[in-house]
Amino acid sequence: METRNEFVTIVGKANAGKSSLLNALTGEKIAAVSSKPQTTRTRISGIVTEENTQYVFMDTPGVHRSKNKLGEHMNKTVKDSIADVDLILMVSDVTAKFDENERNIINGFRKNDKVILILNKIDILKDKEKLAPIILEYSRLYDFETIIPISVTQNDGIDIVWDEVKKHSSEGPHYFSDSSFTDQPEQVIASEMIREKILELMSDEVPHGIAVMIEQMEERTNRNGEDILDISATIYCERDSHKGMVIGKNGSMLKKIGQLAREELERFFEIKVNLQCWVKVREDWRNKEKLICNFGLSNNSTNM
Ligand SMILES: Nc1nc2c(ncn2[C@@H]2O[C@H](COP(=O)(O)OP(=O)(O)OP(=O)(O)O)[C@@H](O)[C@H]2O)c(=O)[nH]1
Ligand SMILES: [Mg+2]
Repeated sequence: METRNEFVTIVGKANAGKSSLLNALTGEKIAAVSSKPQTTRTRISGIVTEENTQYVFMDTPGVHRSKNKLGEHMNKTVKDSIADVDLILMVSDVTAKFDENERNIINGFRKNDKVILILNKIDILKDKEKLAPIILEYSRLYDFETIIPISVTQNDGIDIVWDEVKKHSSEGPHYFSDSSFTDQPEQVIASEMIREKILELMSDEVPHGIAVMIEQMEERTNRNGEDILDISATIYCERDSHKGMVIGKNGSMLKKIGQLAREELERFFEIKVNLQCWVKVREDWRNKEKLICNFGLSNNSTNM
């Protein structure tokens, strides 16, 4: 049987809804989502195989003005991710202003790139009449294949995005097993779920300076014959003061993080989870190449 494939990269500025869209397109909670910009730090893949065609979506970090070495790696990941793909989905928050970050993204497209513009978050666009001028404005900036207004959270328009995506596949092998939905190792998915909870629960600079490493992940059967997944994770923060905040009064914050993360991990892995979290400090790690690399966040170590 003829097999087909399609590589699709999702780009856009921070907080536009790229990871939410990846999760919606794949029907799996693969990428961490949060209301804070710069949630995604590396390229995250979502794979869907339908009949003879395999679609490989790549979620990327939000393009932003980088303030540290980690940010430089993130922006470079985006640049690398738009090379040699069949289709680019540029996600824009329809309620946010067009800015230099979006201008930089568009300037990075080459003449023959196939780009679909997704105008997301139409559910919170108060004045629907504003949509037409926004579409007109964007269409002047680049020759998009099409422009699709959607709301990921309302599941509005995702089917239209899928219909358009399907037009760009070509004959070729399936690079991943037909049953896989990501090439992220389970450890990375688990660490991202923990980091997502920290982003949800904590404010200011603390969550942005967090890296989570899974030290151990092992399944066992307990005395009652129940299957349990033991996970131990280390939460690294940038400063001593942050460590105190992550732990919280009498350990209350760490407990909350652990509880929410455990629930999410249990849903995802469909098994009872025993989660242990430790907190350590790695002073100013976001500016240290070696630590960025150790945490798996270097652009050089995330290439497919
Ligand atoms: N109202 C509304 N909110 C949305 C929609 N889609 C996503 N969001 C919210 O927007 C926020 C950012 O979503 P993400 O998917 O993390 O955005 P992102 O583009 O991946 O962000 P970065 O990884 O930081 O670049 C989250 O709070 C989402 O719940 C939408 O259609 N409507
Ligand atoms: Mg994201």
